[in-house]
Amino acid sequence: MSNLSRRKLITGGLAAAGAAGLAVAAKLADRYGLIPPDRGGIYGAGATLTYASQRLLTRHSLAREFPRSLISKDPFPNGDPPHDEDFGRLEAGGFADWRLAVEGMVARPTSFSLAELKSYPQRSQITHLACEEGWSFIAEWTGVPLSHVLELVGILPQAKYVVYYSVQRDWWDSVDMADALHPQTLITYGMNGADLPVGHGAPLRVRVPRQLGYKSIKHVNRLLVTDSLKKYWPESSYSWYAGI
Ligand SMILES: Nc1nc2c(c(=O)[nH]1)N[C@H]1C(S)=C(S)[C@@H](COP(=O)(O)O)O[C@H]1N2
Ligand SMILES: [Mo]
Repeated sequence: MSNLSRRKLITGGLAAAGAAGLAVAAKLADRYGLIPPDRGGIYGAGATLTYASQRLLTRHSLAREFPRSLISKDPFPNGDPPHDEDFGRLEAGGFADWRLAVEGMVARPTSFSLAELKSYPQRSQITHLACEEGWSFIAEWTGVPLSHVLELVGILPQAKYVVYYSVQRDWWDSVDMADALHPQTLITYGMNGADLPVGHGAPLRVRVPRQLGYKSIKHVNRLLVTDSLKKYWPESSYSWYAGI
């Protein structure tokens, strides 16, 4: 079956299932690998339908990119930067000693310096960051595609998710491989033509422009590649999948 007719069949099937009953949708979604992760068992029916239909319809789509003239004048840095001594010392040293550790289901666990990350292929994009609270801004983000870093460390075939951690303990999150390998998902170190300001996540921030702002974690120093999120489920009440 061609991809197109298969997709039509699944999309049609999901739409019909809306009327015929959620059990049918769950079966279809399961069969085609469209069940979002969970602590165990099946996710809420609503979340499953959202995830499954977005994954089918927007699998290859790009977040909108804007012209430079639409960059927001005074973007709002949400929340406080880290206050601890370690962070202060790293900041005073221009983050020259900042490391990004990449571990888990990878062939070559690696710890990257900021300079190393900056030496890799760079991508800049002007995208919208939307907070779940209703405010948003447009900025230019510069960094290395997460896919490039994952290629360097060699993700194992069974890997399904990337968990990313801030030095701020409460702030960590994860994405599936569709978003991790997406060309617009970046490990950013620049914003609006300058170094990323501390308020917006210096020195490294994961930018996931196809999801809400809370998935774009600031001050990131660790990535973990895994095949299950059971042990890595955020305690926040935000929904895991926040596609926009
Ligand atoms: N480490 C860390 N990452 C974070 C946050 C935070 O407080 N700390 N806030 C999140 C939320 S809720 C949003 S909307 C965006 C806000 O991005 P901004 O601070 O650049 O405006 O960052 C996200 N990433
Ligand atoms: Mo947010």
